[in-house]
Amino acid sequence: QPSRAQSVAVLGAPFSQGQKRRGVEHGPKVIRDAGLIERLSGLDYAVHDFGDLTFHYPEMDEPYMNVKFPRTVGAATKKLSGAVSRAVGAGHTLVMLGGDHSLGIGSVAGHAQQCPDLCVIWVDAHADVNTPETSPSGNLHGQPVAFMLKELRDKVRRSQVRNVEDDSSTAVPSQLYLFVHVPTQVPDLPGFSWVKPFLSCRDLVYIGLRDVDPGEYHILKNLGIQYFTMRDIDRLGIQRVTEVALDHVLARKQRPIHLSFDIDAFDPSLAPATGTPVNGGLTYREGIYITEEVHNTGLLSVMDMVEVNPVVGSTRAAVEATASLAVDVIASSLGQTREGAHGVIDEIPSTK
Ligand code: Z70
Ligand code: MN
Ligand code: MN
Ligand code: MN
Repeated sequence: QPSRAQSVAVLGAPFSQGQKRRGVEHGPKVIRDAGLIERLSGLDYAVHDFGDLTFHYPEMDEPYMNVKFPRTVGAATKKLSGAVSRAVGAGHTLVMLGGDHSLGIGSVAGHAQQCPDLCVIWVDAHADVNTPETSPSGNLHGQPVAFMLKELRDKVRRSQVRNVEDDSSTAVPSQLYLFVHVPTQVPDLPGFSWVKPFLSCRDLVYIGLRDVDPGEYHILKNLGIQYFTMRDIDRLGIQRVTEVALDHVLARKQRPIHLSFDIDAFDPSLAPATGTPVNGGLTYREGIYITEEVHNTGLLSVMDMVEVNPVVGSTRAAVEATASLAVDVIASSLGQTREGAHGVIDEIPSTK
């Protein structure tokens, strides 16, 4: 039985400028209204609700290249990173409630300040690894992972230099390759000077992918990032996928886990209240199996629950179902089990 941290902190980040639909800033409220704090208290944690962050919005925030609201997202994620770092430093296991997934930059960066050897499990329909130049939408919630990865900030990637050198028809001296334009590198963006890439791609794994853009596919393949699509789950089953995914990030070394859970990983029939639903998502049981296994490692340190958008849900019941699912995922990540409260088996529990 993994030991359980005594203290869970909950931090809301009501923020939506990483994408175009309004409403996802109400995610923290609907997830709390679905009973999150009570559920975590029922798991015998001391729960510290840190409330919601307040964000400051620059008056002017012109797009940079195609990227929308760079200064706004840069400032919000910087603020979040500080709050996450302090909470982890104080010894809490932290649950961050979004808000859109651009917040992942701040959440993972703040976690990494305290735990430089962390690994990231990104459960999502999307890879969120576009760079400002590969992004088809310009939305920063489709780009957070790119800002974390060391391999996307190298001035020129070795593989690309080699490709040019191998081409004997190219008679350009090799030092000039440093200036070759590489769209899969992350440029300096206004608002993001505080972010230094901190994650190696071998410390990252995805589960649930089914909507990957061409530039993202190029990055996933070129960097050799481990990912499991919904097709992989169809082929291998959720047990095998979860086992290999956890093994990928933990086998070399036991280390703190950052679980970044986008509610759109679930099938839209289960999680309709989200901005970018994609058919063919996780079943309830697949999603909960992943989080049960994450809990069983005993290594969960920070988790994000993002992209719950009550304005998108067509009915109140649809919104409540999505928020209630988010609470189930969080509770399961923190030790709620389907076999019941395990622990004392040598005495009959009292009913009072
Ligand atoms: C697309 C983009 C995305 C979440 C949508 C979509 C990204 N790849 N992420 N919903 N959570 O705009 O880059
Ligand atoms: Mn996402
Ligand atoms: Mn997504
Ligand atoms: Mn347990």
